[in-house]
Amino acid sequence: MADRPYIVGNWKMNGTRAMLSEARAIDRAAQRYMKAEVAVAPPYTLIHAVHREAEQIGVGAQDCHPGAEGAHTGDISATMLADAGAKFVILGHSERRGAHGESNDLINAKIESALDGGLRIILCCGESLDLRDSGKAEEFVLGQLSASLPKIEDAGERVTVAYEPIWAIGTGRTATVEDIASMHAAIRKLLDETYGPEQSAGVRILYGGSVNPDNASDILSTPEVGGALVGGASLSAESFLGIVVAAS
Ligand code: G2H
Repeated sequence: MADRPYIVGNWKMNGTRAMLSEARAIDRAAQRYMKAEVAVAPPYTLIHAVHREAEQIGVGAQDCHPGAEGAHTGDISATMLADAGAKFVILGHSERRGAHGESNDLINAKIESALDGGLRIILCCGESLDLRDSGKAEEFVLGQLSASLPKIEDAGERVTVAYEPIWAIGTGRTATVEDIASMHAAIRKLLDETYGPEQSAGVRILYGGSVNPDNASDILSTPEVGGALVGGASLSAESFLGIVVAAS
């Protein structure tokens, strides 16, 4: 599994049922580019419908509640997501850490719940521009991961990390390949120390932040980049498949 690049579309708060035709197009085309493992994370409202369309691609969610059930108006549990067809959940995205004030403690509770509910996780990390400019990017990112990497035996099967520098998200600005290579190497070292080399080898480190069909090939051929978490460019089958092709 870890030998294949993993290309994940994070639709964020985009998409009505009209987007199902894009999902269908991605799914049908993905059959031709099986070198990459392809998945999408639609909004909650479309997870089940995309799951029903998808024969080749994986379907996941963008968040979950830390509890399994109960009086939590408006929330969705990992068990519900799995029941709707989700196979993974993105946790710790900077848009949730920022706009929803999510702490490492809350993210850790969500991780535990997701794993208990049978979901794989994509754990996001990434620094602000201030931290990058002050030379503290690596220390900060490794701190985020150290606080949240779950202590499980089969991390290679169930954990993916996504490095997404906040200043490169949706801005059209991407990190240089040198920035990416250096951060991914530091993350790999932490994964080796945390899980041992065998399990670490199964944990893919995705890059995210304004990935598009034009820059995907350079990013995906950077050492230790195991795929991409794609936002804006995942919203049309044409641009998303351009990235999938670059990974194939
Ligand atoms: C980063 C990324 C997807 P975009 O948030 O997670 O979005 O590709 O639009 O920068």
